[in-house]
Amino acid sequence: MTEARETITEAKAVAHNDMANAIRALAMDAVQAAKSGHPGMPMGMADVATVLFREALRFDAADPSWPNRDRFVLSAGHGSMLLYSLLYLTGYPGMEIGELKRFRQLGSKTAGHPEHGHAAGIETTTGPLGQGLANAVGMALSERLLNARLGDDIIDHHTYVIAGDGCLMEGISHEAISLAGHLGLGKLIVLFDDNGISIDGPTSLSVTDDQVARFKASGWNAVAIDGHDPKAISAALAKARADSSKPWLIACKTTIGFGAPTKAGKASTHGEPLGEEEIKGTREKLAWPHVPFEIPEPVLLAWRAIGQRGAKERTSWKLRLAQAGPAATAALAEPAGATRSAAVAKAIAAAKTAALADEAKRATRVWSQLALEHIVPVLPELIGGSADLTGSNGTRTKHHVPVAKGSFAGNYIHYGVREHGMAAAMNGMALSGGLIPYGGTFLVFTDYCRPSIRLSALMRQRVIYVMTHDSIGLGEDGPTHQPVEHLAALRAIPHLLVMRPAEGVETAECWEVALQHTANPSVLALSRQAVENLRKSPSDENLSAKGAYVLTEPEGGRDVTLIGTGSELALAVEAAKTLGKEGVRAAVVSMPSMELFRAQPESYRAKVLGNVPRVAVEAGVAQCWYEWLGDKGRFVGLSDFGASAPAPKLYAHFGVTADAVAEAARSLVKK
Ligand SMILES: Cc1ncc(C[n+]2csc(CCOP(=O)(O)OP(=O)(O)O)c2C)c(N)n1
Repeated sequence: MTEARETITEAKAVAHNDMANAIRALAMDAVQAAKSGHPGMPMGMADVATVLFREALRFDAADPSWPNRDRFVLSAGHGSMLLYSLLYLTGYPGMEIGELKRFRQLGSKTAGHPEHGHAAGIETTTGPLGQGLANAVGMALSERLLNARLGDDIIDHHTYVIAGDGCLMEGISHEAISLAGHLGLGKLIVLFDDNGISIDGPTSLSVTDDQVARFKASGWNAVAIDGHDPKAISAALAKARADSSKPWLIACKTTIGFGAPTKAGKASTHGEPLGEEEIKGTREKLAWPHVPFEIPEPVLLAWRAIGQRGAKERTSWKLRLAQAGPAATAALAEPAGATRSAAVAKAIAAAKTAALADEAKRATRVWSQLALEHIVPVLPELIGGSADLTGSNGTRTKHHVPVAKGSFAGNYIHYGVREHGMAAAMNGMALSGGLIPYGGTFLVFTDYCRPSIRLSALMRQRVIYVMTHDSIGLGEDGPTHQPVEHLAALRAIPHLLVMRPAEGVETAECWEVALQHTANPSVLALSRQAVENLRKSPSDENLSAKGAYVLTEPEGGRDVTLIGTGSELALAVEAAKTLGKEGVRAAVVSMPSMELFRAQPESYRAKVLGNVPRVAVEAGVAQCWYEWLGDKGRFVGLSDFGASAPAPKLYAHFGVTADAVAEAARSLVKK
């Protein structure tokens, strides 16, 4: 404690410029050493970042995952050296100077763009411009949700973002800004690096938006300041922190590559090393005589003191948490963790029992809603939502209460027609901790969420995408709304679980899988049209969790295996019956998830698929199916876009029928 107090005294003695120049030097030297990277942005935003960390950001480098820390998101992820410098200077565990020397090298913590999980303190993976800003909206929303549940003593923090021109030009920024303004997320503070430069040159080449007016129009407070004036930065941050009525934009006028004698203010500093000569000149101009990667002790100590600034607050927070009792601690621990597992298992069992007893034909989106009716009451950390398709997606249950500006005790988000913003916000919510977000839209619009779905998978976050209207089976809305290539495209994303349940029991099982996989996002692909329940006998085991299983096995051995997913599993069942009458013995395999099946032991996979010819049926493209069909297998599906017509007519028109499945099987068995 005494040591910390001493260093804090020293911190005050070190001039702002020296503190900021430490960032500039580390950034330019690391980029030079790596022979690649982006020095301009960190050099330009060093003043803003210094004031933010020195005065405003509540954090304790010794405990990077302290739940009530302020979040800092570097949305302009190409400026990663800004973040790495700050993590090193403030003393985050594991971020040694060697990591900065190994910037962008294999196995280092300092990847080209900040990768969540590579180093403590990287709140989210950024690089695809605009994503960080939209993640931050989810983090700020999470903060309000947890605040409403746990109170000011436990969760009450800010979320800060550094965003560049690029982030604000991206379409996703519109969705994110609009949603944050609508919900009045007043603890969100965006620092805009208004340097007027992007890769092609001055931003005037491509954009003339008045950002301050734009943010104000979306319900934000917005001010413009000189981003190199520490007093102005300090005053703006203080004002923004004091007024949480609306989110804040602080537009910081900066010079990209600040300090570089001939290149400052030019696009050439954006994404390439400055070069030895320019670096020499920068050292002179900034009066920074130190050799690369050397930070003079007083400056480093001052930065380290900043890293300890929050220690006292964290300690008293821990006491408050202990006083709040075990429920508060559990709420901030792993969502749906040990304390919930028995209740969730019971809820899933109840949903399965109800589905087994239900003789009605229902869409799997309805089965999903019915499963949620059981799950939601026992899982308060589950936060539902939809991008304006609540009724269609079946995402809202009778246990849901919508969230609104100033009213965050609810558990359902009306994201509006903002699919991309929804997906990115859900990433931010999952990253924040304590909550499990799920959100719905039509499967075809996974295209509108795809960059964020990819990041859910890259960051290994448990985000659940409820994607309904999953095939031509949606009918009359026509080919714009009918996914054809989407299942294949989603299955191509590593670590993403794509699950397409066929009926009621499977849908409940797939929800269980999605909740249990803490390090995977899931897509639940659900039908618009009603399907028959095909699982007739109760099973305590979650068969869908194996990815594929034998639904029906003919007596006396198999001649052929018919594989189906989702609404087309019923076609395989019907085809098997037809074939049976002809003396062809067909087994039916349900394959709700290729990823889960791939993870099974080889022996299980061999048993399920059988050493016989195979036919698969799915109302989508063939891609990825031949992994299961082999050279000799046949696929019954689509090879073109759909059409507008009633669903049964479309299935007949495109030849996705039980007859086609039976015919494909006959042709293989005959050979
Ligand atoms: C979605 C996306 N598109 C394109 C890029 C490639 N890119 C990286 S930085 C950048 C320009 C960003 O300009 P700005 O935000 O002004 O950054 P600055 O030049 O100030 O560093 C581009 C196009 C990207 N990273 N993400």
